Amino acid sequence: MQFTCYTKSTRPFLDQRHGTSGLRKPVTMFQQENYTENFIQCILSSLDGCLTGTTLVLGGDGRYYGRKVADTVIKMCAANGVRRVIVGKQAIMSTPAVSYAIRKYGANGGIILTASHNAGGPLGDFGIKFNIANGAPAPDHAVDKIHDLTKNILEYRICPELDCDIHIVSKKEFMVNSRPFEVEVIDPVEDYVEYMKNIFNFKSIQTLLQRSNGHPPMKFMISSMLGVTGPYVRRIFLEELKASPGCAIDIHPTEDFGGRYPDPNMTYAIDLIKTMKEKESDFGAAFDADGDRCMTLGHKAYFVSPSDTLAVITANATYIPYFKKNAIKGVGRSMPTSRAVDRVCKKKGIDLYEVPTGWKYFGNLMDAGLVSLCGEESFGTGSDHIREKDGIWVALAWMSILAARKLTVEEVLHRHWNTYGRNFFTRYDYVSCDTASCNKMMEDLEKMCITGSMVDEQFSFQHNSCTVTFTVAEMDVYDYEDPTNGTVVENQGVCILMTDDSRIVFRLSRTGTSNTTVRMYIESYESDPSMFDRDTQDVLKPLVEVALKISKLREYIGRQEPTLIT
Ligand code: G16
Repeated sequence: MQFTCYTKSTRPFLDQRHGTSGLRKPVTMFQQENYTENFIQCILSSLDGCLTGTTLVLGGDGRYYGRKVADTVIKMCAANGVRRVIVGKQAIMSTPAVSYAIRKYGANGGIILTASHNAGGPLGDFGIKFNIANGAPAPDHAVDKIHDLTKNILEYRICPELDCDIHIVSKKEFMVNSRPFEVEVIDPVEDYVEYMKNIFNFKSIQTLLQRSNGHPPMKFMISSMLGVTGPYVRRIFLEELKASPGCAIDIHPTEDFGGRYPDPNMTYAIDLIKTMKEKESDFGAAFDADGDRCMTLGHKAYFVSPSDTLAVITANATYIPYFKKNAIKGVGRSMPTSRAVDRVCKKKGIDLYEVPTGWKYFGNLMDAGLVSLCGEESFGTGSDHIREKDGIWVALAWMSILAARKLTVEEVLHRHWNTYGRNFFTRYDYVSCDTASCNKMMEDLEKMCITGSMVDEQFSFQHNSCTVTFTVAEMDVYDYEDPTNGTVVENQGVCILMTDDSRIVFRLSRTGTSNTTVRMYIESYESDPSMFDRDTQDVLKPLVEVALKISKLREYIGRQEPTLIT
């Protein structure tokens, strides 16, 4: 059957700039006439204006409005001359699985319908991520190109009559303006599971889950937080690794994530934490809506800092078959991520790269063979098996280490700290603050960096009956130069380094959808083993006070307490 394409008039929307990863806005904004179509057209137009013969992958986290937008994406791909769209059944495919599918099928890119860990439902957020041909999130030059197009768009192309059922695995051919157009609906889980089986030793993990010879099986608990990883968890952990169904909770993707934030942290993964405590589980993992983040927990929900996860996986990489075959080339971390991994790299002679917040900055480094393992404090860790962070991969990596070393999470961490010392780390989020006040606070911090007015300043506090003193050693605005192509990204946060190597970082989040979120990152190093079990918040309290004093955050944004502490 022949389908006809139409060109429709539109007008630009001036707020369609990608944030840290993709365009995220309230659903109601995407529902404005032509808003979604404009952005999709600009993504398609950014692909060098020539789409003949191209293949795109389409996935998403199953959130509200995703099915409607998936239908629009297919209709617009058809009208723009795309040759083939590979879409996950019901437009559901996790972000890491999309990254893998792009690479496996040699696609020219992928569109992921997700606002990640942001709330869903009609009153929640929607989002569109765009990944390029290497499977990585669109880098800055691609983002800029799309943004420029959004400012000038006057028309978009669509094939409104082309209705494609994406509920069953199938391959459909259409003729659109006398050109062939194919939609291949794939099982979103199959390829990814096969790939994980090549990366990890499933047999060894299975042994961990079914230990005998006097060893009880490791009790674990996983939560998909009602996001996209549900089908992946069912297939990998319940079917392949034969764990009991009671080990997995919230594994049915829902459009509104049960009205909760699908954000794996100690505040929102509350059901997992409660269940782990009740069942005295030894290992836990929670994933965000699109499956690229993972929070890892030990016995009775003992919190593992994502920065430590990166350091531990680096130190124990040889227990993971993938890294046994391909030795680690280098490690990357985002600037605010704690420097725990730096200590491992130093000791093992591994190159360490620091990039701005955003997984997109790791893509070039991986392609250039400079890094093969990367991580961020925001619960993202992954390797060069794909070009995205990968939640399920993190859980399997931890399980591989536990299986090989026959230790608990806490034992692995303690042995790690005994070797490298412990970097205590916390992040304070002040969500949805007045944008002008946040900008002013950052401007003033930047001025301090330029003038050096804070250097040598001392701050003393009484803490646990002792006087604690910090002296500012350096204060810098973080700029980054990509070592693969010399591209410079400026102004990615303010770092304040103390003479004892403690560090404070301020930056503004770019994933929120209302006003501005300030992120304050606090880190200090401890080498005395008798101090490793201290409470992180207690350890870092004086440094938090220094951060608040230097930034005058309370005065600027009028908040006494953060919205969230991680
Ligand atoms: C995205 C990026 C991450 C980043 C995170 C938080 O993750 O891919 O690299 O760390 O946002 O960014 P921000 O601090 O600007 O809010 P995701 O999982 O939300 O796509």
